[in-house]
Amino acid sequence: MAKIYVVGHKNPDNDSIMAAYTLAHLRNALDAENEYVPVRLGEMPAESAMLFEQYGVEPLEFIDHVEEGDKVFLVDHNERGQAVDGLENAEIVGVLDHHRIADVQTAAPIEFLNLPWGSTTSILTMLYSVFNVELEEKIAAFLLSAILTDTVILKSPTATEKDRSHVEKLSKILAVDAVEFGMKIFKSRGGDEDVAVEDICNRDSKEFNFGGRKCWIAQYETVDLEGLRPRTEEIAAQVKKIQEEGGYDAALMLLTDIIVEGSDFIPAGDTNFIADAFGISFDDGPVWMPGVLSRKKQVAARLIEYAG
Ligand SMILES: [Mn+2]
Repeated sequence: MAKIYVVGHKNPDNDSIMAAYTLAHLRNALDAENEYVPVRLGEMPAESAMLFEQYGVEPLEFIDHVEEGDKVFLVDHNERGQAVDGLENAEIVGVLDHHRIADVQTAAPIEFLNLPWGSTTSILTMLYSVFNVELEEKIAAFLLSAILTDTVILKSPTATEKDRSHVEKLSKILAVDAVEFGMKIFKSRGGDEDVAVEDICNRDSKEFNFGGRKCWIAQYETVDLEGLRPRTEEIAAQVKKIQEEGGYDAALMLLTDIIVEGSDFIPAGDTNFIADAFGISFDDGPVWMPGVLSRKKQVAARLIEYAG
């Protein structure tokens, strides 16, 4: 029996954790030949930890690298900069994702399913039905929580009709109101005043390459941006530090208010191309961007296009 690690991206968000757990669960139900082991590359997000505890599931095993000969199934990413260290020596056996197709390569043909839906767990919701595996309560809760965090309770422009119908289906199984369930998930992250500035900046950060520029973009979601703004200078100093110490050409922090629906852009480094891409200026510091909720669709995609 071969052991296959199922792993999301670095700095895992709820979708990466829940996709790793549920894909391993689904495959273990279908494939007796292999053992699928869900793992994580960083801290469990607060909402994932809360749900795991509620359903009596141990936190995922943490790994910091893979080795020659290890088999790996990637979920929620296909970008080398976001993947487990040592991936170049390991064997990628599958990819399940909802991002742009980036730069992961393999020698042999593999399973590769990428759909432009709101979350990887939304694709998994479909797969449970395709393979006729029961959506037990725990699995339904894990999937629903991650569709709702990745789509910001379906408000993000990344949310599709498929995501809406999956949310409806899972809410029915759980007999919950989706918006109430989603707010409970977001609130489990705690108040912004207790969160260390390192955590605000690193909780959900990703590396990108925009036309040869090494960039860092992080996003922090809040239900009260006004209450977080007194910490803007402190956060900007931390973003500057990350940009310098990480050797990034540019860094951009998005402080996203999911209720008011928009983000403060806090830049560091050579961000002229970012300002140009959005037709804004950082001369007076951070800029409020109404309507911007999605790093992927409204920020990264725009920068890829602009830098292209
Ligand atoms: Mn995702």
